[in-house]
Amino acid sequence: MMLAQQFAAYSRWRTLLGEAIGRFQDWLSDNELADAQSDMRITHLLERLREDRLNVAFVAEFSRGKSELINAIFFAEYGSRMLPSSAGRTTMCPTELLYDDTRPPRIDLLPIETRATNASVSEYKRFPDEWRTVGLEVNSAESMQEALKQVSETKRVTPEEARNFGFVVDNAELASFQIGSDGLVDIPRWRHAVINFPHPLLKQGLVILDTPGLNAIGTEPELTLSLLPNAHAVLFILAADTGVTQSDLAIWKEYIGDGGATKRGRMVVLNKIDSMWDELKSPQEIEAEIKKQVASCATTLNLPSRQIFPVSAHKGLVAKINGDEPLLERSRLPKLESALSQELIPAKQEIVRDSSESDFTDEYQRVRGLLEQRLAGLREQLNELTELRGKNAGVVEYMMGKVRSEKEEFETGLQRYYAVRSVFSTLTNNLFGHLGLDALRQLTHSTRETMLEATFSRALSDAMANFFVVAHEALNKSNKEISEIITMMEAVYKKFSVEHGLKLGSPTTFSLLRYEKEIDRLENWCNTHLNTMLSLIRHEKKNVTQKFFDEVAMQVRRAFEKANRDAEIWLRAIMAPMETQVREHQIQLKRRLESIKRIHLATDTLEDRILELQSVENTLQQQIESLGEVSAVVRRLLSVQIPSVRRAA
Ligand SMILES: Nc1nc2c(ncn2[C@@H]2O[C@H](COP(=O)(O)OP(=O)(O)OP(=O)(O)O)[C@@H](O)[C@H]2O)c(=O)[nH]1
Ligand SMILES: [Mg+2]
Repeated sequence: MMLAQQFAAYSRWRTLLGEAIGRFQDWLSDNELADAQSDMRITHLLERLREDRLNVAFVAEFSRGKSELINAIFFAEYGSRMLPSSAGRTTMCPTELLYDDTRPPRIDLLPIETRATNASVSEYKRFPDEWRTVGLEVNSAESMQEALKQVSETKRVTPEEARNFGFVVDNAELASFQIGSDGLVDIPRWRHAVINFPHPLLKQGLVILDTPGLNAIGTEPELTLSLLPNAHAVLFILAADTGVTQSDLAIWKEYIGDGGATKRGRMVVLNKIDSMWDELKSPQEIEAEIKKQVASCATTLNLPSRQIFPVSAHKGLVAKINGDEPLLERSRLPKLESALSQELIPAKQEIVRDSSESDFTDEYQRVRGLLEQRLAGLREQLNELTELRGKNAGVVEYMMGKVRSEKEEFETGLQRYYAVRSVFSTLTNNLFGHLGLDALRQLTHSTRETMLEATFSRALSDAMANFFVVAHEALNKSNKEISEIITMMEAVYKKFSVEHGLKLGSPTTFSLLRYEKEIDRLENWCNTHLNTMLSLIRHEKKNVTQKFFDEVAMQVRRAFEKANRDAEIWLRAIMAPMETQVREHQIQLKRRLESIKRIHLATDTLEDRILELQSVENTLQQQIESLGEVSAVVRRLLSVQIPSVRRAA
């Protein structure tokens, strides 16, 4: 199956899952079993499903054929070359292709001058008026091409300006921006481009990132810090006519890293194999040559050969446009596409499945527990009443006393529950004392002071290192609070289950591991980039400090923000079942006492009351059954595996 079909299958699955969860939500509200919190949680889950995006990034040195490959894989059905692709540098800035249906089709371009301000691209995304907008006429391929050409626009500036924007000028070793005879340098006109285009795959949530093939230094740190690590697949492209050059290797190390390709969704493409199609050679000879080159790339990149995909993007595009099957086969593009979908779709589905599953299961268990508790309470009450049949007033009175004392006992138990709540809120406060953004703000502030005052590089490195030590400490301490909360809640859940028959199961667990890993990653980046910058004289210390805060500290803050959100959701999830069931149990005890009282006072006859309760019992049983049915649909969908072809040999 081709990428487009598999992706469509995945989108269909996601839609069905969303619908099934939506029906579950409706069912809860129809049955008056929803509360504000669970409603919010499910709504949030549905939003996540709708906004779910699949990011695929293309990375390589310039002219390896990234843009051509994107054209061939995704845009061939438009009958022409959509993204500009030509010899020399073409794509001049990172270009995102996506579709957001709240905006018209258009290109948004962020001027390169914004680099001088040091604010990151994602920050600029919040200020639409900083971007230049170009409308897209999606029905005309020519006008689309014309508009897309803007992505490759350049401008001539003084070397001074170019350096100010972070470009490394006139360095032969880096093949970087050269000063022309007029004393000026050609630099990209735009810093970032977002193409909003209603392509069927983009409509379903695919986001393609085309990157310019400039060498590592001078590109946006954001690329390495967030765009590429967050991509679900990164394709690294080499060209058969150049082999693996020094700058290819530099980019490979910078963006994908050693061992990076063994991570899911990291693939290497050897493009332009048509340069080896020599009419004077037999197909077998050509095949052997391609194999040889794949093997040599594999050795250089330290990867198994099967992870390198030889293709001809150009011939693949031509073949698709002309409907030339044999040529398409020969371009080997289909093999790459099937491997890509093989990598991409299951991995993506797993992420979505995991996150939906835990939210849904929590909700399901909460409601299921509640209904079962209601049923158990009701049966107990029915038993009591049935036993009263034919008994005299004395027995009824005795019964009443029994329920009353049970109620009192539970109310004493409630004292414990209130105590637990107060400990819980103390622990929660402790947790946010470490994890909260106030502490991080302080750390950021004091680090900034230290760095601005520092006169030696050493002091700058130390301040950055200290920042990470403290950030790690905050996470460690938070983790300790979290385990304490879990331990306490486990004990309380157990106590209330054993002593009062509440159906609580075991509390949801939580950990900050992924955020620790994220901080590790940022620290590594800091060590390899900012610390090396410090050893180069041409970078001012002010510059390093600025970069640290604009790029690194900002990502750390984002990680903490996410961790805080997750922690809040978890705290609600761990407390909510307890709250619901305690409330429910209280109501039940009151009802039981009420109903015996009325029989005692002869305002209700026993038989009428028993009949009434039996009908409530029936309704409850039906509810449990129908809950089972609505949730079975969701669970079935959660267990579906998007069908996929066997890995291309
Ligand atoms: N022979 C051959 N040429 C190709 C192939 N793919 C791309 N090219 C050519 O290589 C040149 C560069 O292709 P682009 O798609 O612009 O490469 P890129 O990696 O996007 O380059 P930048 O945008 O400059 O970073 C163009 O002239 C393409 O026509 C291929 O499979 N075979
Ligand atoms: Mg390009």
